[in-house]
Amino acid sequence: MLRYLCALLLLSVFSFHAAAQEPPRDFDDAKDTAVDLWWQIGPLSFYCHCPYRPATAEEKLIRSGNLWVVGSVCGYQARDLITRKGKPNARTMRIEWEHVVPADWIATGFGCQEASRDECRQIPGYEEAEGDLFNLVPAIGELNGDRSARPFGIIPDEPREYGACDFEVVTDGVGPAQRRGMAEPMESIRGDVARVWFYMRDRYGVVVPADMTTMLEGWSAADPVDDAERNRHAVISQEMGWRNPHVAND
Ligand SMILES: [Ca+2]
Ligand SMILES: [Ca+2]
Repeated sequence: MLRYLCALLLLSVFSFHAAAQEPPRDFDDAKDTAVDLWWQIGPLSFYCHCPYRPATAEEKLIRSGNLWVVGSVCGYQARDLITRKGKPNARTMRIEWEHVVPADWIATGFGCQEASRDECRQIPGYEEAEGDLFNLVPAIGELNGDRSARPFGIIPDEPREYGACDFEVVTDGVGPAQRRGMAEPMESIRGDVARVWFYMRDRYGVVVPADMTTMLEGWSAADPVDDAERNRHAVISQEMGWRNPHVAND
């Protein structure tokens, strides 16, 4: 009897472990998992390195998220403190889950870039790609919104709009509003960003233009994998069940 119980216990522990290692089904599923993983990785926003913590009940009342950004600690200042409707801009206070490779670009790997998001989600594999944890980072909501689906690039003259946070966005150019212009991340995360793009290209067929590839290769060389990125990769790859070969190829 005891042996049977032990076997049952082992089996249930094993099943739980196996279930915990399944990659997210979709973006909603991924967001819940990402919150847990990033407590282990270190609760810092990706673009500004701002600490964040669980929101208090009072804070939750003035925003619609669960993670509160302590912007003053890292020198982040909001570009727009007040919304167009004259209310406090909740996106300056909360963490959102940002796709390093935006959903619009993931769509290129599934041939649905001209279709609606709902249509893309009908294509097998698209939702898993949208919920891939290697591609998700915590970002201050305002930056997530301003970056939208813009590619990364180098913007002349550092036109800072977020206090001391070294992140710039320009919105002029051609194409759909959410893809126009570009965003420039700080130097110390450019390699991290590049290795996520390469991963999404190789795994899901995301189309990366030749000139962007050249730029990202330069970023990856100038900002090689360091301990922080290795640690983040270890936590995420354990959850996903596979690795990003551009970060760890052993
Ligand atoms: Ca910059
Ligand atoms: Ca780096």
